[in-house]
Amino acid sequence: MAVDLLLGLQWGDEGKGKIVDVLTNNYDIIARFQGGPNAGHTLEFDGIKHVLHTIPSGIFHESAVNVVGNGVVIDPVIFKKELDNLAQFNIDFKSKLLISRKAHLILPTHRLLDAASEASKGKAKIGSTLKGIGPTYMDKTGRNGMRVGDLEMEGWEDKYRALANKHESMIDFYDVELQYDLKDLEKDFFNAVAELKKLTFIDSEEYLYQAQKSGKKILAEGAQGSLLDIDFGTYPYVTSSNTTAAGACTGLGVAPSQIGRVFGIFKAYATRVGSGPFPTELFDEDGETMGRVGNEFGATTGRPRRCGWLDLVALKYAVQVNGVTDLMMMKGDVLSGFEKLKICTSYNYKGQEITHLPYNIEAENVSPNYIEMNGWEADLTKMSSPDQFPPALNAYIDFLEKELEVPIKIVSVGPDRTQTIHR
Ligand code: 2SA
Ligand code: MG
Repeated sequence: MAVDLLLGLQWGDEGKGKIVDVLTNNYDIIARFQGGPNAGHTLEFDGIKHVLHTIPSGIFHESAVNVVGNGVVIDPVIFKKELDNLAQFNIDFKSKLLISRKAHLILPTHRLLDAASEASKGKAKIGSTLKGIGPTYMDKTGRNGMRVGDLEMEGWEDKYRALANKHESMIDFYDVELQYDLKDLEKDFFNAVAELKKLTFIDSEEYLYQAQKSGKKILAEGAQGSLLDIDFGTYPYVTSSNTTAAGACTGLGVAPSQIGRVFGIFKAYATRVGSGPFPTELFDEDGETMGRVGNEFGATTGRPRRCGWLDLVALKYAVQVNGVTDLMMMKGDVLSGFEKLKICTSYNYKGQEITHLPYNIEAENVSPNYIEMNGWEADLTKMSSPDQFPPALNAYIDFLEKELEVPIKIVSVGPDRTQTIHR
């Protein structure tokens, strides 16, 4: 039985949480494979809006098992808050939420190091969510990290202390103003670890292997987006994990030969939160309208997201790197009312027109070339079938399918579970 993947194709916030929730009926297991509490996955149903950070988006379905894979980094404090928020929903966390022993832990000092690193960069800051993601992955690849499985061993507190002490001297090294009370932060951390230890820790690669063998259907849930990938994103303005398809193999221990469908999610326009290049960014009324109508605010930090036209050059690149088999277009409803819509189909790059994503897409190197399409007036949010789509929306979709050479299978017309149209 193959493992299907669901990934964001832009800079995150494409609507992965919503679609995972919609697709969970077709799967037995939902598994997160990278990122951590920097992610904000928003789900809406029965009039309630939920934001998940580390817990996979299948958690509200009674039948699905949710796995936090080895590639994820976990902050026990935020994890506990997520569990507390879900307390009213009677979810059996012991059996429905399984955590890889090999997942790394975010310590309070990782968060402080993140803050110190960003402060030291001044204007060149990454625009991190400050959840300690970068420093935790640095400790992972530097072979210094603490993992969930360590919590089951004698003397893990000593290991913690040694690492936290080292971090403190590193914070001093940054020589920036940082107010904190580590004792206080540690109190929360140790409390939260005690909660975390009540959950079920597993060898997730073995669990997923056996599940697959016995015919269980698995969906791997990505976080952030392809253009934030540590290797293929707009480095250094990226996150610290592989957000692309290959990350699901290393982040879950699933073999490449076992990957089935690759669902790629994109917004009908583009957004980015944090620093870094964004060739189609708008600074005018159109961008302001997208942000307002699309409610484009960070689901973790509340920061306003930057908005712009759809960038087909970048989208093609993401489809290619991930081997996307099925596309899903989100938030088409936000574009209702625009008289004209633009799509970036090539870049001017150092005096030449190019259609691939170059090494450097900073504004001084790249300017976008657009085609213009007719907009539509109709409110899409009440629609339930593609037959109801206005001709201009169909033209927009057809153009993208032709350019990307992948079918658009789902068109989302609003945040609610029910506002999902299959084609
Ligand atoms: P980090 O926190 O160190 O991984 O940040 C590095 C860059 O990655 C971006 N990033 C994100 N971009 C979009 N959405 C994310 N999740 C939240 C959301 C973000 C929020 O769902 O809205 O609430 O602000 C996410 N997580 C990381 C980040 O902005 C940096 O550019
Ligand atoms: Mg998000």
